[in-house]
Amino acid sequence: MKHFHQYLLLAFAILLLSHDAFSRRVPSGQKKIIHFGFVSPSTPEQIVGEDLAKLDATCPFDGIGINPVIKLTRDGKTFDYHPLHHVGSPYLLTKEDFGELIPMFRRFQETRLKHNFFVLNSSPFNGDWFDDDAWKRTLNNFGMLAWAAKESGFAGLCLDIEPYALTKLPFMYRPNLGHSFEETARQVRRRGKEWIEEINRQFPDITLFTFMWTSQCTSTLMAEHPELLVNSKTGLMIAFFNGVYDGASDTMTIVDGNEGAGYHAASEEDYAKITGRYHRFADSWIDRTNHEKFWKITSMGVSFYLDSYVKRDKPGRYDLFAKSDNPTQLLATNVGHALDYSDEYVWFWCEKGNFWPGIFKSNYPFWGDLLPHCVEAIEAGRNIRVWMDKYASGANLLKNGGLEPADEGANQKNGIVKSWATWQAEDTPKGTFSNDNGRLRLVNVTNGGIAQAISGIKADQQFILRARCKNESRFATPVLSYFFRDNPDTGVWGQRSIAFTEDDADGWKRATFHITVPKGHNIATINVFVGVLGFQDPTGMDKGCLFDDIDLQEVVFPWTRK
Ligand SMILES: [Ca+2]
Repeated sequence: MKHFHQYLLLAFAILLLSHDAFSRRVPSGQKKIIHFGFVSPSTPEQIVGEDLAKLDATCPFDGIGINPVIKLTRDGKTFDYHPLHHVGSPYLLTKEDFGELIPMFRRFQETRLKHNFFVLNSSPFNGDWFDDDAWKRTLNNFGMLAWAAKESGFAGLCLDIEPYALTKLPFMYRPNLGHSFEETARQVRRRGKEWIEEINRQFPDITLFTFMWTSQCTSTLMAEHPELLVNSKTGLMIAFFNGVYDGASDTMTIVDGNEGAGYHAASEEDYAKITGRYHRFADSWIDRTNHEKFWKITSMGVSFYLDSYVKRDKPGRYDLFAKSDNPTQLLATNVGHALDYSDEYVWFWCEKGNFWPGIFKSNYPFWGDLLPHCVEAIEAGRNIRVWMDKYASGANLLKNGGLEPADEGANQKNGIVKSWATWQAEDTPKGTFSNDNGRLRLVNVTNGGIAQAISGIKADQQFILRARCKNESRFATPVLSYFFRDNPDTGVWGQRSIAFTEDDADGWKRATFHITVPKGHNIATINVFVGVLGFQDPTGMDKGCLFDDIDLQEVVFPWTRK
């Protein structure tokens, strides 16, 4: 019995642990979409004097990545310092160096861009991890940038760890420096710990955003053989990741942006794969002693490469334009999936376009001209139900949605309401259908209702389906349902039912479906059903359920209009 209790406690502890493990997952309404890319205001001149309300008008984002340019004055000379480009820089940043920048970046809090990041790369690291002087500069400068991010009201820093040549590849192992790989890896792990401790010291609870992090491990082979990376450009990165998790506070957040995978994604299945791979492999390179912290503080991001939705002369590896006859709709759909699957952040890499034309300096055209309606499409993806309501066509595709009675003399079995078929299951007790002044009343029905089919349906079409119900029975649960039939008629697809939960006047309730016709099944027909499930009232006094106003409207967004 004692053992049994121990098992119970263990099971409970595991439950608590697994709950805790998802603490970086935020509710859908709190998820954020961040802009990174070629257009990034970097200097005070680019913002000072601007009416910041204009920033919100043409962008659908919650934050922006900023590539900071810092004016340094050293030895009587003033010059621009770009942390992304100054490999081996001898300068130690100070708080005073950020004097002009912080008030400017703070002003972003007046706009919708509230979750902002300074974008940095590996340039401030040094390829010789044993060089103490270089390391002091690295720590100091990252620390000052973290401090400046905090003072600017930013969410944190973004470390783009991709091995660009311009960074001089600090995470590449260099045997010529005289240390074995193992010795160097131990040193890098110590440095990684010191690095994140300094960042946490300057900015407690910082969000460290990365475009790619441990999600670079994407296979069993890579998971089981990290030594395969030793002689690559990123040979020391695993040691660095481990140092970061040795030192990270368990209240900070590390966002793994999952970069490459999201750039290809074109369906919900693709986002499910990205998520599955992340949860299978992302902790593989991390010391087991840090797994609990890893899952507690690491947040799975989902990426977009917006240029891939635009027709380009040389599309390269990422070409979502070619995967859809309506790239704007694909974008809206993908944003919805990306937000569903991300833990907190969805991010866009945007190259040859500008969301802030006339405000942020850039030679690139407005994204809304490159990809028509893309600003609205991103907003729609974020809140698809609201947008579907807004763009419902207004025309009811169902015949007699008002449930008027059948014509005089019509067959009552199939004509309680004109144009609707009635149905009751054969294996449970049957009740009665009647038309009550243009409303359907079902009494003592245990499994039955009325149905209507609409043909000519195509994949990707979107609909809103609504109905009203007044439940005067204690034994019946009214439902609104739909399903699809394919062509040729081989089966029923995607059947869904919901209860009536939305309040309406006079004791009536409403139910609403937002429907996107799935791909891949040759869907031709949508069948709409209202009815009840339940039991017969043993007293025989049941008043049943009333239904009315069944409405199926196509949703036509500005970007889907023919
Ligand atoms: Ca009616």
